[in-house]
Amino acid sequence: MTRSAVFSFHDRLPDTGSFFDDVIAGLSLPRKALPPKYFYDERGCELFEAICGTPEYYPTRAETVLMQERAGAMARRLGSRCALIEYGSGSARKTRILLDALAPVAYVPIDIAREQLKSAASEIARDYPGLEVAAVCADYSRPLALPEIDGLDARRKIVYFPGSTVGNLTPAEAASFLGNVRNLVGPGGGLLIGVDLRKDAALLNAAYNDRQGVTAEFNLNLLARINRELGADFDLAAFRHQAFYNEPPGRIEMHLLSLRRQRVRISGRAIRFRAGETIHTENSYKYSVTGFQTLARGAGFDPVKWWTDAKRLFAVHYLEVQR
Ligand code: AVJ
Repeated sequence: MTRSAVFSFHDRLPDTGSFFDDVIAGLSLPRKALPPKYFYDERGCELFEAICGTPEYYPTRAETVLMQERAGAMARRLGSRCALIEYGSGSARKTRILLDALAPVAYVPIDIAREQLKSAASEIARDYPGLEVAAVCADYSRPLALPEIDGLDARRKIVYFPGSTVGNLTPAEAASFLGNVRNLVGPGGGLLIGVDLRKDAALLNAAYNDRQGVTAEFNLNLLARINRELGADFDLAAFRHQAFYNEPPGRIEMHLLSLRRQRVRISGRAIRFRAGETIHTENSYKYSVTGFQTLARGAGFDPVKWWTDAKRLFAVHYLEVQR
């Protein structure tokens, strides 16, 4: 007898109206900015996967090797029969390494990219018989309610947040986000989180300026998406990808630089650009081990253990809710 996959899908994504509102609000700021969560339409997910394969973008490879080497030790810390909740599950390739070692009771992947979530989560349900998989399509930058599934009842809740996506938030935003995670997992809960380490600026600058131009295309796809979904008329040739390491705050900044003075229309609205003006599209903060531990303590977590790769490029931290 074959056991059928236990799989449910919960759609909690707001409609395209909030995309429009966020775009207009961001482009009306004195320093124009757009939220990086909007990178991930279907083309954006494809391009992000391609970035992970470029020779320059080291984080995904470093974290994957780290998981391959240390998943056993991580699983012992997390304990068996927990419920695993993942933020920004994406292709969930690193998750499979953890699932193999951990064998949790339930797996709740949460992601903003609907189609990628559907396929990655249903394939996990198929490949891990007996694992209850409840996928939630949602914007986890706001507090969210978990789906009501058996596997979450009375289980120790662990949030897995790989990929250094926490780096998209400012330290202040990250502290409040970690506070939400602490409330979600509750007393006895834990957080396993991947965080890119501070390092030489040359290596960081190369990682966000790959020679094939995949990162540039990923950045520009945000404007293409606004054209497609909001009926705008951005001329992609009139903007250029810009990424640089801003050393004092310890962050990569990505921008889209307007190459000329221009006016863009977004369903009836006009947005003006000066030549040389930029749209700030992403921050990617890098943390030392102690820098991240201090941030986590301030948000109600105790650092328990951390792991790094041989080249010390990337760190995975395990934290528990303070008692
Ligand atoms: C997926 C947010 C972790 O910040 O490195 C990769 C996104 N942007 N190249 C990162 C990204 C440009 C990535 N995160």
